[in-house]
Amino acid sequence: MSAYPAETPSPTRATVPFSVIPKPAEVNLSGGTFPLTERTQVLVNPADPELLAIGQYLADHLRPATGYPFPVQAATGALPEGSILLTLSDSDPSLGEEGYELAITPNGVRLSAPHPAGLFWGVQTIRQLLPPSIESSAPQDGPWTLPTGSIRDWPRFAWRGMMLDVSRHFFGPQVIKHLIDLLAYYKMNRLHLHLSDDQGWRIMIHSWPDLARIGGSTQVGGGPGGYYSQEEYADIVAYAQNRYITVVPEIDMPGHTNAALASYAELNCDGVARPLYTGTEVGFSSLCLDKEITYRFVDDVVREIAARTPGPYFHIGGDEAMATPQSDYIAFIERVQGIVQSYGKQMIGWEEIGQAKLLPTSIVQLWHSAVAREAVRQGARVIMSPATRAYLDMKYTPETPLGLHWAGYIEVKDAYDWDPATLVEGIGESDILGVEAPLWTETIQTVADMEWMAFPRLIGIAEIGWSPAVGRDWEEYHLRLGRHSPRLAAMGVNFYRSPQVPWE
Ligand code: TNX
Repeated sequence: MSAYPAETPSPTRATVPFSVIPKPAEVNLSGGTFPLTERTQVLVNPADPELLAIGQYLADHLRPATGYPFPVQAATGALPEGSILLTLSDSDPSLGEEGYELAITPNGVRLSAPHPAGLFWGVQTIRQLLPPSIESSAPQDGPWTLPTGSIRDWPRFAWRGMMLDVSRHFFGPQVIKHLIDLLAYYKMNRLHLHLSDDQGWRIMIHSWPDLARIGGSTQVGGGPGGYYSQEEYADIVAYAQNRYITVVPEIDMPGHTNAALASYAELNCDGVARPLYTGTEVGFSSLCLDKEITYRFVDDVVREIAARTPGPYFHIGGDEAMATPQSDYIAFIERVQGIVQSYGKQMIGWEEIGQAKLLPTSIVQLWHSAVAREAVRQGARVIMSPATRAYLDMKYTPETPLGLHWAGYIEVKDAYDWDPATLVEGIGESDILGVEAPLWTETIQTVADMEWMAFPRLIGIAEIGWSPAVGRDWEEYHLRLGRHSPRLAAMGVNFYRSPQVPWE
């Protein structure tokens, strides 16, 4: 199906040499092929367990569809005919923390990078250069060829993320791991988990166990809810870490706290526990900011979660504190910032925290206004999540059965066709840490719903975060995207077949 009126000139498939997303920074194809065969080996330096793990990950992803063994072997200097070599190399430090270089000849593949993360992202490129059926979990017919040539590639932004709201509707560890695999495929490196809100508290805190037991017992619509044990959370974090993805935990405060206020009466100013809440209104709850116990609560929660979080970030929410007077709000954020810092983490908050006095290491997440500029003025950096472009819970069109539309309708083109550095006056490239696409789940109940709202818009956000601004263009992108339908289908992803995209 093509969305093009016949008279619209547009690039054709023939002019898109390959369909890698995000588009690599530099590509030179030479017109030949390298075939995978039953003799192809994956070679790594076996003394480095991290490289061995990346080699195994590549082999694990090539075996099911091809049926070939892909042994992971010790690299011994010269590249033996017909193999894939993964190697660390500091000969091109300009590739940075996450960049890589891929050289493919008819005789072999050499993937090199200054750091392991670059090799891992290069492996995703190799997967995407192969035919879509490589993603199948059952044997398929080849031929399994890679195009010859060279790719030098590195990300534009350090932060390329997705947020999932597991509070409004709870999603268990298996779903989160599946999502992590999909993020990795598109070179996204942050998963922000919105772990608490009015409707649910989703992680066990041993010093305050009723947060999870009571606060986690329901969700929007009154279903059973759920929560992660600390072991489950740590397991998710480790799974992500093995895929070069940093988990960012969020505990939203001082508003969006009804689940906590329902769990412990003493967190309320009047000492009376609130009833559990399963609706979708926002802005009605607040921690009691005059009570010392509130700060003991915050300290305990931050300490327990920080201890299970190797990544450097802790997100404190801070949005829509409509039930908190502004001066109290500011004092609260500043005090919480000190608590987060005392546990060795960098504080992140939604744009509203820009009203408080921020440490230069603190990070602000823009969502719908220019108040983030206040944070930029103080030297803080910005994660761009503009609701009108990056919110995966917005409907695609008025006909979309799921989602909200307070920020507008976001078709696939709207989600792709914008630039973080030119969207908000006063917030430029050097102020921006990167991009993140939030999926709020008031209306999202199943994995199929989640995938359908995220895909394919999330793929566009991934490209915005990774690919150079120059050369990024919807007309070309949407053809590459169209070629991802068999890949997404092979990975079992339920995605929105937008009429804007010429799906294969
Ligand atoms: C606003 S975005 C919220 C969330 C809602 C979302 C729905 C933000 C920081 N707060 O509480 O879930 O809108 O789109």
